[in-house]
Amino acid sequence: MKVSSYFKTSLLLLTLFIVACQSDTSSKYSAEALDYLAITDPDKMSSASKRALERGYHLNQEWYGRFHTKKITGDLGLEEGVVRRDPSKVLLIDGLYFTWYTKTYGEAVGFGTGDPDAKVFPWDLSEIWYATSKDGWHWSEQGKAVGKGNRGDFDDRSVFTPEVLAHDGKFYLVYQAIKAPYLNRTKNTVAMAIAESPHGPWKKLPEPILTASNTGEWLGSEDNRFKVKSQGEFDSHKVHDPTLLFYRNKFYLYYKGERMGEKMTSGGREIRWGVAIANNVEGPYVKSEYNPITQSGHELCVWQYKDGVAIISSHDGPEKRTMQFAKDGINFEIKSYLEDVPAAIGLVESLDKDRYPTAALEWGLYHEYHVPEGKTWLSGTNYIGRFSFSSSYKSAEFINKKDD
Ligand code: AAL
Repeated sequence: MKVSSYFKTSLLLLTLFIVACQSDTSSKYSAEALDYLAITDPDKMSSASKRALERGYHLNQEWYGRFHTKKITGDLGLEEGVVRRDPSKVLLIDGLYFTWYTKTYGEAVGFGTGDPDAKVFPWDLSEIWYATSKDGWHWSEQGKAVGKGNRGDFDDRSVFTPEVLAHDGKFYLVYQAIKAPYLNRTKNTVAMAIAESPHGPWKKLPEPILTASNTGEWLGSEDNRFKVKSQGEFDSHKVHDPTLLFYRNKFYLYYKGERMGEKMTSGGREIRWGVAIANNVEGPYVKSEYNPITQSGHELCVWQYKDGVAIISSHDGPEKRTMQFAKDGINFEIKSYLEDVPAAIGLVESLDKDRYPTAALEWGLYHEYHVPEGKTWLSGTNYIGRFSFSSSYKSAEFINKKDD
């Protein structure tokens, strides 16, 4: 008798527990959300429907849209034998737009040729140049902004992938630097140069402001980046695509990390972003304890939206082609899923970014690959183009604005 009442009580408790669990998922969401996602019976939800609710597929349509790309005129378009890529943000100064970019000449041949001077990547042996435009369509190259260092310096092989910050009347370029020799296992650094005018002259800081983390251990001495005893942190091999934001009275240096012994994920290459924060613009930049702050992405696209930070996670990893937002600049949530993201977006700093979530993307620059028949992405070239973004956000303000 005792055994059977114990059994009954247990059964009742178990049933109550199951009912509570079931109604927990549905009761967390409004009838409106269930209706939006066409979920008719909240007690019989498929995994896809639960995921849609949890990830908020019914929300955030104001973060969705499509990119369009267009050719520009002047010096930054396609030029055989010249690589122009990775345009920085566009600054509007006294009615003139400015951008900085990687410039190199000739074809790259990859690693392992035995010739230490052979160009290994399209961004190898490069310098940072700049161009100006009155209308953002026709660009005129102005000259070199930052060159390579002297032999033996940390930047004696290549300086490239610049990003710019205008702050308190000065201009700060942050960029990648390579010290020769450029091998598969070479680690790179991030450097800074400062100027009082966008036309320069640029003064380099004597030391890099960011380095790859000193963790991870190579296996053997062969120049093979995939052979490791341990991988180390997310940025144990490379620190790429630095992007500097003045945010909450500090300097946030967002960057892409690559890891020794790189592996694959369900979204392709394991590529993640980190942030290093400084009280003073020249540093020291301290890597956040929360790094990595993304589990995907490639070239950086970062802007302040209202009190938070928005990003586009571009080409690598499970969350590639998503727009994300973090109220604190660190803890990012996916807001929308994109079809296609132009490579190496350079945002226009002067746009009024707070008008709506994607107002920062009204137009900007990016780079294209030009790979003629018989060439590869290594031996082909890059040139700069212009993108626009049609938001699905139907505010009167947006509808009144014509798309480029
Ligand atoms: C780009 C960027 C960085 C890399 C190389 C040039 O897509 O991620 O800049 O170093 O490729």
